[in-house]
Amino acid sequence: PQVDISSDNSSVTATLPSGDSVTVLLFGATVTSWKSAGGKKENLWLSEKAILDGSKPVRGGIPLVFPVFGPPPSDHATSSLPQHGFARNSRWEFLGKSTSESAGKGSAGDDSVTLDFGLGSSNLSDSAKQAWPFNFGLVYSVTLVKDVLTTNMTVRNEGTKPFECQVLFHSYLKVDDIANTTVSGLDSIEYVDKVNGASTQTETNKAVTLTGETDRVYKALKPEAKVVVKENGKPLYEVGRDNLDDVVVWNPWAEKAGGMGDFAPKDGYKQMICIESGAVSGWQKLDGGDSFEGAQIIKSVL
Ligand code: TA6
Repeated sequence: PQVDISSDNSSVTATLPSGDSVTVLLFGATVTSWKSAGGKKENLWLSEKAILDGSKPVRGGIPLVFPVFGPPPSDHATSSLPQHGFARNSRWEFLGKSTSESAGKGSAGDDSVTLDFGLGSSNLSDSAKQAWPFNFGLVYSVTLVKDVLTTNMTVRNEGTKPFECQVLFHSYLKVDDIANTTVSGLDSIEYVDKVNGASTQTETNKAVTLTGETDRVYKALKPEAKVVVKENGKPLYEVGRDNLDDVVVWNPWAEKAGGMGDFAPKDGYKQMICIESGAVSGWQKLDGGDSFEGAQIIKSVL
């Protein structure tokens, strides 16, 4: 595997001998590109007007949500943080890479590369530190093998004061046409429908279709349950989780997309679906020295 740091030091790209590649912007440790099928298939949607200079979170790819998902509750220690917290809005450190070569020739399928990134209290802006005065450490690992991307977050309480947090991977998956897209693996799961007054519903569809703005937090999926995104009935992505029990399904649709300055093209909502694996329907409480680890595993089906 090959690992290159961009000339302006803003991003890291890893490429497998197969041609599969992943690019991570140090700002927000945001995965901005993941190509499978030998590098021919881009799997993530990235807005043509995504801001990549660090002045605001990236619209697309895999933004990181920590320590709070959504607008922070007013009666919580995270209350004065921005929506989705500071992880996607901070410059992370590139901690290094680890690679494993396949044994012999022709077993390219075994190649693997992991890129590690770190964020701690010392990396935070003064405002963020004041807003959330806890001593923490994050190590974020992005592992690429042929046709599979795994993102793993480890949160550690480096201080003595306990804190509560939420973690989520805000993954923008690329589809050809949302009208031909379905999501399976959610039937009989309870969800909070944030488009309909945050009412709690139970999913009855084996194949969920999106026909308008969709913003649902599916809660407590079975750990081994995979969420499968299909197009024209054919599996496109299989999303597995490790220690993350919730899955958010989001699409802004036309009106909300129209209202986002960094969302382009305006009909781009037809080419994306956010399938977001996280621990967000409650809070992970970490005492001093404790840690929490969660991962998503996305398989791109040829
Ligand atoms: O993950 C769904 C969501 O919480 C939506 O409610 C919407 O706000 C989306 O995230 C995007 O949020 P952002 O702050 O990136 O515009």
